Amino acid sequence: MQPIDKKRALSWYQTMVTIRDFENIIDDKNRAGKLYGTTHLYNGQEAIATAICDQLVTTDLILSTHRNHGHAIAKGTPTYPMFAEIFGKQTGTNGGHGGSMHISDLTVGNVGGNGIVGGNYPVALGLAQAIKMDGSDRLVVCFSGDGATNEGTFHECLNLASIWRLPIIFVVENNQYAMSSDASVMIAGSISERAKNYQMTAFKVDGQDVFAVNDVFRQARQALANGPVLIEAVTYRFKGHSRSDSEQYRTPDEFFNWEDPIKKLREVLLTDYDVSSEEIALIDENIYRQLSMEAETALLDEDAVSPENIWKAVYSD
Ligand SMILES: Cc1ncc(C[n+]2csc(CCOP(=O)(O)OP(=O)(O)O)c2C)c(N)n1
Ligand SMILES: [Mg+2]
Repeated sequence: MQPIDKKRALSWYQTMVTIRDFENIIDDKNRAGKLYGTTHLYNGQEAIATAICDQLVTTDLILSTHRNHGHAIAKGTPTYPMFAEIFGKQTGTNGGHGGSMHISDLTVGNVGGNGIVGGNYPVALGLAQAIKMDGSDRLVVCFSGDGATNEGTFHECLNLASIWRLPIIFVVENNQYAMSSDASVMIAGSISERAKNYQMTAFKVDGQDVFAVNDVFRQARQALANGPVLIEAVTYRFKGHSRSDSEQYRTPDEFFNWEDPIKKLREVLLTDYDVSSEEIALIDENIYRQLSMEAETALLDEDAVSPENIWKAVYSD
Protein backbone atom coordinates (compact mmCIF):
# COMPACT_ATOMS: atom_id res chain seq x y z
CA MET A 1 0.00 0.00 0.00
CA GLN A 2 1.18 3.52 -0.74
CA PRO A 3 1.81 5.76 2.29
CA ILE A 4 -0.93 8.27 3.06
CA ASP A 5 -0.02 11.59 4.58
CA LYS A 6 -1.65 13.03 7.68
CA LYS A 7 -3.54 15.76 5.83
CA ARG A 8 -5.20 13.24 3.56
CA ALA A 9 -6.05 10.82 6.37
CA LEU A 10 -7.60 13.69 8.33
CA SER A 11 -9.62 14.82 5.33
CA TRP A 12 -11.00 11.27 4.97
CA TYR A 13 -11.97 11.39 8.63
CA GLN A 14 -13.78 14.68 8.13
CA THR A 15 -15.69 13.36 5.11
CA MET A 16 -16.67 10.15 6.89
CA VAL A 17 -17.85 11.96 10.02
CA THR A 18 -19.77 14.44 7.85
CA ILE A 19 -21.57 11.56 6.14
CA ARG A 20 -22.31 9.79 9.43
CA ASP A 21 -23.62 12.93 11.14
CA PHE A 22 -25.63 13.95 8.09
CA GLU A 23 -27.32 10.54 8.09
CA ASN A 24 -27.98 10.59 11.83
CA ILE A 25 -29.59 14.01 11.57
CA ILE A 26 -31.73 12.84 8.63
CA ASP A 27 -32.72 9.77 10.67
CA ASP A 28 -33.79 11.97 13.59
CA LYS A 29 -35.76 14.33 11.36
CA ASN A 30 -37.39 11.40 9.59
CA ARG A 31 -38.53 9.91 12.87
CA ALA A 32 -39.80 13.32 13.92
CA GLY A 33 -41.99 13.40 10.80
CA LYS A 34 -40.10 16.25 9.15
CA LEU A 35 -39.58 14.72 5.73
CA TYR A 36 -41.67 13.20 2.98
CA GLY A 37 -41.25 9.66 1.68
CA THR A 38 -38.52 7.40 2.93
CA THR A 39 -34.76 7.59 3.11
CA HIS A 40 -31.93 5.03 2.95
CA LEU A 41 -28.93 5.69 5.14
CA TYR A 42 -25.25 5.02 4.45
CA ASN A 43 -24.14 4.38 8.06
CA GLY A 44 -21.34 1.79 8.10
CA GLN A 45 -20.39 2.24 4.44
CA GLU A 46 -18.70 5.66 4.66
CA ALA A 47 -15.14 4.50 3.90
CA ILE A 48 -16.10 3.38 0.39
CA ALA A 49 -17.48 6.62 -1.05
CA THR A 50 -14.83 8.62 0.82
CA ALA A 51 -11.74 6.77 -0.44
CA ILE A 52 -13.04 6.54 -3.99
CA CYS A 53 -14.37 10.06 -4.54
CA ASP A 54 -11.19 11.48 -3.03
CA GLN A 55 -9.34 10.15 -6.09
CA LEU A 56 -11.74 11.71 -8.59
CA VAL A 57 -11.69 15.17 -10.13
CA THR A 58 -14.80 17.29 -10.64
CA THR A 59 -15.21 16.24 -14.26
CA ASP A 60 -15.21 12.53 -13.42
CA LEU A 61 -18.77 11.32 -13.05
CA ILE A 62 -20.43 9.25 -10.36
CA LEU A 63 -23.78 7.49 -10.42
CA SER A 64 -25.46 6.34 -7.28
CA THR A 65 -28.48 4.48 -5.96
CA HIS A 66 -31.41 4.99 -3.57
CA ARG A 67 -28.67 5.05 -0.84
CA ASN A 68 -26.96 8.09 -2.32
CA HIS A 69 -26.28 10.67 0.41
CA GLY A 70 -22.76 9.42 1.19
CA HIS A 71 -21.69 9.37 -2.44
CA ALA A 72 -23.05 12.88 -2.97
CA ILE A 73 -21.20 14.30 0.04
CA ALA A 74 -17.94 12.56 -0.85
CA LYS A 75 -18.12 13.89 -4.43
CA GLY A 76 -18.49 17.43 -3.10
CA THR A 77 -22.21 18.18 -3.19
CA PRO A 78 -22.79 20.81 -0.48
CA THR A 79 -24.75 19.54 2.50
CA TYR A 80 -27.14 22.49 2.92
CA PRO A 81 -28.99 21.95 -0.40
CA MET A 82 -28.92 18.21 0.29
CA PHE A 83 -30.82 18.72 3.55
CA ALA A 84 -33.18 21.06 1.72
CA GLU A 85 -33.74 18.50 -1.05
CA ILE A 86 -34.55 15.76 1.42
CA PHE A 87 -36.92 18.10 3.29
CA GLY A 88 -38.69 18.94 -0.01
CA LYS A 89 -37.61 22.59 -0.13
CA GLN A 90 -37.14 24.88 -3.12
CA THR A 91 -33.53 25.44 -2.06
CA GLY A 92 -32.74 21.75 -2.55
CA THR A 93 -30.19 20.40 -5.02
CA ASN A 94 -33.08 19.46 -7.30
CA GLY A 95 -35.52 22.14 -6.27
CA GLY A 96 -37.06 19.80 -3.72
CA HIS A 97 -38.70 17.66 -6.42
CA GLY A 98 -36.27 14.72 -6.28
CA GLY A 99 -36.10 13.96 -2.56
CA SER A 100 -33.74 11.63 -0.75
CA MET A 101 -33.24 9.14 -3.60
CA HIS A 102 -32.59 11.68 -6.36
CA ILE A 103 -29.88 14.05 -5.25
CA SER A 104 -27.73 15.21 -8.14
CA ASP A 105 -25.25 18.01 -8.64
CA LEU A 106 -23.74 18.15 -12.10
CA THR A 107 -21.43 21.01 -11.08
CA VAL A 108 -19.36 18.46 -9.11
CA GLY A 109 -19.87 15.48 -11.43
CA ASN A 110 -22.56 13.88 -9.28
CA VAL A 111 -25.03 12.57 -11.85
CA GLY A 112 -27.17 11.38 -8.99
CA GLY A 113 -29.12 8.74 -7.18
CA ASN A 114 -31.64 6.41 -8.76
CA GLY A 115 -34.68 4.80 -7.14
CA ILE A 116 -34.68 1.94 -9.65
CA VAL A 117 -32.41 -0.85 -8.45
CA GLY A 118 -29.96 -1.53 -11.29
CA GLY A 119 -31.25 1.52 -13.14
CA ASN A 120 -27.95 3.36 -13.04
CA TYR A 121 -25.92 0.73 -14.96
CA PRO A 122 -27.31 1.65 -18.42
CA VAL A 123 -26.90 5.35 -17.62
CA ALA A 124 -23.24 4.73 -16.72
CA LEU A 125 -22.81 2.97 -20.05
CA GLY A 126 -24.18 5.93 -22.00
CA LEU A 127 -22.05 8.45 -20.13
CA ALA A 128 -18.91 6.39 -20.57
CA GLN A 129 -19.61 5.91 -24.28
CA ALA A 130 -19.99 9.69 -24.65
CA ILE A 131 -16.69 10.23 -22.81
CA LYS A 132 -14.99 7.70 -25.07
CA MET A 133 -16.37 9.36 -28.19
CA ASP A 134 -15.11 12.72 -26.89
CA GLY A 135 -11.68 11.18 -26.47
CA SER A 136 -11.31 12.66 -22.99
CA ASP A 137 -9.68 10.88 -20.07
CA ARG A 138 -12.61 11.29 -17.67
CA LEU A 139 -14.03 8.23 -16.01
CA VAL A 140 -17.37 7.04 -14.68
CA VAL A 141 -17.79 5.42 -11.28
CA CYS A 142 -21.05 3.51 -10.97
CA PHE A 143 -21.95 2.66 -7.37
CA SER A 144 -24.51 -0.06 -6.74
CA GLY A 145 -25.58 -2.58 -4.13
CA ASP A 146 -25.25 -6.37 -3.93
CA GLY A 147 -28.94 -6.84 -4.70
CA ALA A 148 -28.59 -4.90 -7.94
CA THR A 149 -26.14 -7.48 -9.27
CA ASN A 150 -29.06 -9.91 -9.60
CA GLU A 151 -30.82 -7.53 -12.00
CA GLY A 152 -30.64 -8.17 -15.74
CA THR A 153 -29.19 -4.71 -16.34
CA PHE A 154 -26.06 -5.64 -14.37
CA HIS A 155 -25.26 -8.52 -16.72
CA GLU A 156 -26.27 -6.70 -19.90
CA CYS A 157 -24.22 -3.67 -18.99
CA LEU A 158 -21.12 -5.54 -17.83
CA ASN A 159 -21.13 -7.39 -21.12
CA LEU A 160 -21.49 -4.23 -23.22
CA ALA A 161 -19.05 -2.23 -21.10
CA SER A 162 -16.50 -5.00 -21.57
CA ILE A 163 -16.83 -5.42 -25.34
CA TRP A 164 -16.90 -1.65 -25.83
CA ARG A 165 -13.99 -1.21 -23.37
CA LEU A 166 -15.71 1.66 -21.61
CA PRO A 167 -14.04 3.78 -18.90
CA ILE A 168 -16.26 2.62 -16.04
CA ILE A 169 -15.36 1.40 -12.59
CA PHE A 170 -18.33 -0.48 -11.16
CA VAL A 171 -18.26 -0.32 -7.38
CA VAL A 172 -20.57 -2.86 -5.80
CA GLU A 173 -21.12 -2.23 -2.12
CA ASN A 174 -21.94 -5.64 -0.75
CA ASN A 175 -23.59 -4.58 2.50
CA GLN A 176 -24.90 -8.14 3.00
CA TYR A 177 -28.56 -7.35 2.37
CA ALA A 178 -30.99 -6.25 -0.28
CA MET A 179 -33.88 -5.06 1.87
CA SER A 180 -34.38 -8.26 3.96
CA SER A 181 -32.70 -10.63 1.48
CA ASP A 182 -29.41 -12.06 2.71
CA ALA A 183 -26.69 -11.78 0.04
CA SER A 184 -25.09 -15.05 1.17
CA VAL A 185 -28.14 -17.00 0.00
CA MET A 186 -29.34 -14.73 -2.81
CA ILE A 187 -26.20 -14.50 -4.94
CA ALA A 188 -24.95 -17.53 -6.86
CA GLY A 189 -21.17 -17.49 -6.90
CA SER A 190 -19.53 -14.22 -6.00
CA ILE A 191 -19.98 -10.69 -7.31
CA SER A 192 -16.33 -10.18 -8.19
CA GLU A 193 -16.18 -13.59 -9.94
CA ARG A 194 -19.20 -12.60 -12.02
CA ALA A 195 -17.22 -9.67 -13.42
CA LYS A 196 -14.31 -11.94 -14.30
CA ASN A 197 -16.68 -13.95 -16.51
CA TYR A 198 -17.17 -10.76 -18.52
CA GLN A 199 -13.38 -10.57 -18.91
CA MET A 200 -13.12 -7.61 -16.60
CA THR A 201 -10.48 -6.99 -13.96
CA ALA A 202 -12.16 -7.43 -10.59
CA PHE A 203 -11.15 -6.73 -7.01
CA LYS A 204 -12.63 -7.63 -3.65
CA VAL A 205 -11.82 -5.35 -0.74
CA ASP A 206 -12.63 -4.75 2.92
CA GLY A 207 -15.05 -1.82 2.64
CA GLN A 208 -14.62 -0.95 6.35
CA ASP A 209 -10.98 -0.02 5.79
CA VAL A 210 -10.58 3.35 4.08
CA PHE A 211 -6.89 2.70 3.38
CA ALA A 212 -7.63 -0.61 1.67
CA VAL A 213 -10.41 0.88 -0.46
CA ASN A 214 -8.13 3.75 -1.43
CA ASP A 215 -5.42 1.36 -2.54
CA VAL A 216 -7.73 -0.91 -4.50
CA PHE A 217 -9.26 2.05 -6.32
CA ARG A 218 -5.78 3.25 -7.25
CA GLN A 219 -5.10 -0.18 -8.77
CA ALA A 220 -8.50 -0.19 -10.48
CA ARG A 221 -7.65 3.08 -12.23
CA GLN A 222 -4.49 1.54 -13.58
CA ALA A 223 -6.40 -1.55 -14.76
CA LEU A 224 -8.88 0.71 -16.58
CA ALA A 225 -6.37 0.87 -19.43
CA ASN A 226 -7.48 -2.70 -20.30
CA GLY A 227 -11.23 -2.00 -20.08
CA PRO A 228 -13.86 -1.58 -17.37
CA VAL A 229 -13.18 -2.74 -13.83
CA LEU A 230 -15.33 -3.96 -10.95
CA ILE A 231 -14.67 -3.56 -7.25
CA GLU A 232 -16.68 -5.52 -4.70
CA ALA A 233 -16.43 -3.69 -1.39
CA VAL A 234 -17.51 -5.89 1.49
CA THR A 235 -19.35 -3.80 4.03
CA TYR A 236 -22.28 -3.72 6.45
CA ARG A 237 -25.36 -1.54 6.64
CA PHE A 238 -25.63 -0.40 10.27
CA LYS A 239 -29.16 0.99 9.97
CA GLY A 240 -32.28 -0.72 8.63
CA HIS A 241 -32.95 -0.70 4.89
CA SER A 242 -35.28 2.26 5.32
CA ARG A 243 -37.39 3.69 8.10
CA SER A 244 -40.11 1.05 7.84
CA ASP A 245 -37.64 -1.84 8.28
CA SER A 246 -38.35 -3.84 11.46
CA GLU A 247 -35.05 -5.75 10.91
CA GLN A 248 -36.44 -9.18 11.77
CA TYR A 249 -34.03 -10.81 9.31
CA ARG A 250 -30.96 -10.15 11.48
CA THR A 251 -30.06 -10.44 15.13
CA PRO A 252 -28.99 -7.31 17.03
CA ASP A 253 -25.60 -8.83 17.89
CA GLU A 254 -24.72 -9.40 14.21
CA PHE A 255 -23.73 -5.74 14.22
CA PHE A 256 -20.77 -6.51 16.50
CA ASN A 257 -19.16 -8.77 13.87
CA TRP A 258 -18.42 -5.68 11.82
CA GLU A 259 -15.89 -2.96 12.30
CA ASP A 260 -17.05 0.63 12.35
CA PRO A 261 -14.99 2.31 9.60
CA ILE A 262 -14.94 5.64 11.42
CA LYS A 263 -13.85 4.14 14.71
CA LYS A 264 -11.17 2.19 12.87
CA LEU A 265 -9.81 5.31 11.16
CA ARG A 266 -9.95 7.29 14.41
CA GLU A 267 -7.76 4.68 16.10
CA VAL A 268 -5.25 4.83 13.24
CA LEU A 269 -5.13 8.62 13.46
CA LEU A 270 -4.47 8.48 17.19
CA THR A 271 -1.80 5.81 17.06
CA ASP A 272 -0.04 6.24 13.69
CA TYR A 273 -0.55 9.88 12.81
CA ASP A 274 0.05 11.61 16.10
CA VAL A 275 -3.39 13.23 16.12
CA SER A 276 -4.58 14.05 19.63
CA SER A 277 -7.97 13.06 21.02
CA GLU A 278 -8.62 16.81 21.56
CA GLU A 279 -8.12 17.45 17.82
CA ILE A 280 -10.51 14.63 17.00
CA ALA A 281 -13.09 15.92 19.48
CA LEU A 282 -12.87 19.39 17.95
CA ILE A 283 -13.39 18.06 14.42
CA ASP A 284 -16.36 15.99 15.60
CA GLU A 285 -17.89 18.95 17.43
CA ASN A 286 -17.47 21.41 14.56
CA ILE A 287 -18.95 19.06 11.97
CA TYR A 288 -21.96 18.23 14.12
CA ARG A 289 -22.61 21.86 15.02
CA GLN A 290 -22.41 23.00 11.39
CA LEU A 291 -24.67 20.23 10.08
CA SER A 292 -27.26 20.69 12.83
CA MET A 293 -27.44 24.38 12.04
CA GLU A 294 -27.83 23.72 8.32
CA ALA A 295 -30.61 21.20 8.92
CA GLU A 296 -32.57 23.55 11.20
CA THR A 297 -32.21 26.41 8.71
CA ALA A 298 -33.15 24.28 5.70
CA LEU A 299 -36.31 23.16 7.46
CA LEU A 300 -37.50 26.77 7.47
CA ASP A 301 -37.09 27.19 3.69
CA GLU A 302 -40.03 27.42 1.29
CA ASP A 303 -41.68 24.09 0.42
CA ALA A 304 -41.12 22.96 -3.18
CA VAL A 305 -44.59 21.71 -3.86
CA SER A 306 -47.10 24.48 -4.27
CA PRO A 307 -49.93 24.90 -6.81
CA GLU A 308 -47.79 27.48 -8.66
CA ASN A 309 -44.71 25.36 -9.22
CA ILE A 310 -45.94 21.77 -9.17
CA TRP A 311 -45.45 21.36 -12.95
CA LYS A 312 -42.15 23.24 -13.04
CA ALA A 313 -39.92 20.21 -13.37
CA VAL A 314 -42.34 18.38 -15.66
CA TYR A 315 -42.94 20.71 -18.61
CA SER A 316 -40.57 23.21 -20.20
CA ASP A 317 -41.65 26.79 -20.78
C1 LIG B 1 -36.20 -2.51 -10.09
C2 LIG B 1 -36.49 -2.41 -8.62
N1 LIG B 1 -36.86 -3.51 -7.95
C3 LIG B 1 -37.14 -3.45 -6.63
C4 LIG B 1 -37.03 -2.24 -5.96
C5 LIG B 1 -37.29 -2.18 -4.47
N2 LIG B 1 -36.01 -2.07 -3.76
C6 LIG B 1 -35.56 -0.88 -3.33
S1 LIG B 1 -34.05 -1.00 -2.61
C7 LIG B 1 -34.00 -2.66 -2.84
C8 LIG B 1 -32.83 -3.46 -2.37
C9 LIG B 1 -31.56 -3.10 -3.05
O1 LIG B 1 -30.51 -3.82 -2.48
P1 LIG B 1 -29.02 -3.51 -2.83
O2 LIG B 1 -28.85 -3.40 -4.30
O3 LIG B 1 -28.20 -4.50 -2.13
O4 LIG B 1 -28.78 -2.04 -2.22
P2 LIG B 1 -28.80 -1.58 -0.68
O5 LIG B 1 -30.21 -1.19 -0.36
O6 LIG B 1 -28.35 -2.70 0.15
O7 LIG B 1 -27.89 -0.40 -0.64
C10 LIG B 1 -35.15 -3.11 -3.50
C11 LIG B 1 -35.40 -4.51 -3.84
C12 LIG B 1 -36.65 -1.10 -6.70
N3 LIG B 1 -36.53 0.08 -6.13
N4 LIG B 1 -36.36 -1.21 -8.03
MG1 LIG C 1 -27.26 -4.39 -0.29
